[in-house]
Amino acid sequence: MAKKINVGMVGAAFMGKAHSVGYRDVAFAFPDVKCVPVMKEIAAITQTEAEAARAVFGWERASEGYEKVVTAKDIHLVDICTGNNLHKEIAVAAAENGKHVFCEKPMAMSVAECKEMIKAVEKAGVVHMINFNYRRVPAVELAKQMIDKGAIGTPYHWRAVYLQDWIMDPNFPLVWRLKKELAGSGAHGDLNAHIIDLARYLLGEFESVCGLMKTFIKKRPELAQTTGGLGAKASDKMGDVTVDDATLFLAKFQNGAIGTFEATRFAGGNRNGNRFEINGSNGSIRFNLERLNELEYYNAKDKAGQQGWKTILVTDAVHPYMRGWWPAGHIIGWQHTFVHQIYLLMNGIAAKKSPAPNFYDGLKCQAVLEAVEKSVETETWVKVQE
Ligand code: SOE
Repeated sequence: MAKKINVGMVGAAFMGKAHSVGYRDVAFAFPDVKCVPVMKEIAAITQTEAEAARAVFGWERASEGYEKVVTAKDIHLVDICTGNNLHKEIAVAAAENGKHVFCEKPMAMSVAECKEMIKAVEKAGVVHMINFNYRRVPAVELAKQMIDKGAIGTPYHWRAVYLQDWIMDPNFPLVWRLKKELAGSGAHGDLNAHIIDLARYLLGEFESVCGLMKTFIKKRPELAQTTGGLGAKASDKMGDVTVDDATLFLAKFQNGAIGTFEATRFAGGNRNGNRFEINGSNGSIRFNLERLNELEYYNAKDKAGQQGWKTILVTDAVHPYMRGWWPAGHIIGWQHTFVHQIYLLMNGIAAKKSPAPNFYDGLKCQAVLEAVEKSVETETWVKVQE
């Protein structure tokens, strides 16, 4: 029988809910999973919030603050779904108490913090993973398999956007994602982090970057109350926006490819538009999260006169992770990426090996984020280094 892994989660908001789905459904979808998570304890800023999440998400216990979760004798894995400013502190405390660590992205507030986290997990010998969940979209995994088998040949171009519009109303309040001291950065760390990770996964390592950042709305009402998901109510008091609303950058990759990245929360009409296109010597691949079950492929080797994009519906049992779900054509969604991440995490814990994307990937992503920020400050190209 598969070993049971008691999970303690810190953070009971949007991401806490998404991760809870992962723990709840992993053994249901993948009975072959090597360790089975037990949803032991959920922690939040207040006991009332934690208790409410416990009851709805299906956890056994609830507690206030993160201390109980990281020290509880019966917890094996600590899952961090808090604001970015707490990632390092909780991860280090969890590792020092011998817990495996699963952490939301971006890994931390700086490269220096990532290094401290790595030191702690290495010293403790625990398994670690970062939740870059878009790697786990079956269509993205299929893109990875096809690229590795040469479907696009030598990559020339990476072109990615992550477009949202949930803060375009100037009266939308200052939630934690809009405060530098809590988030580190705005659209950059929140959204570019995802497409940087996808670029590293699909194409390879970065060489240098040149960036541009913009904050369109500089003052907003302070937060009165969060209302679930990304929703929030404004108070009467005004405060400063201290992060970027949009960050764009150019990149050179070590393999000679070049790339463009655009992350914005001001792309009206785009709710969660995470898209990329890669062009290579033999063909091109493109993906759009809002059509998550599809992957588009152009094969430059097709006969003249018969060339064009084809759309692959990535729902067959042979496609990555789809054996866990429904018959072909019965599509899946965003939440399933969390189930797939947790499947790999549980198998990693069983094998005592940190599955990718792990803290080393988190650090590499952070190094790119930081290089872009430096480039914006200095108005020059900056080499990516850890
Ligand atoms: C908000 O921008 C957000 O929830 C991000 O924080 C997530 O990482 C992304 O997957 C969806 O949008």
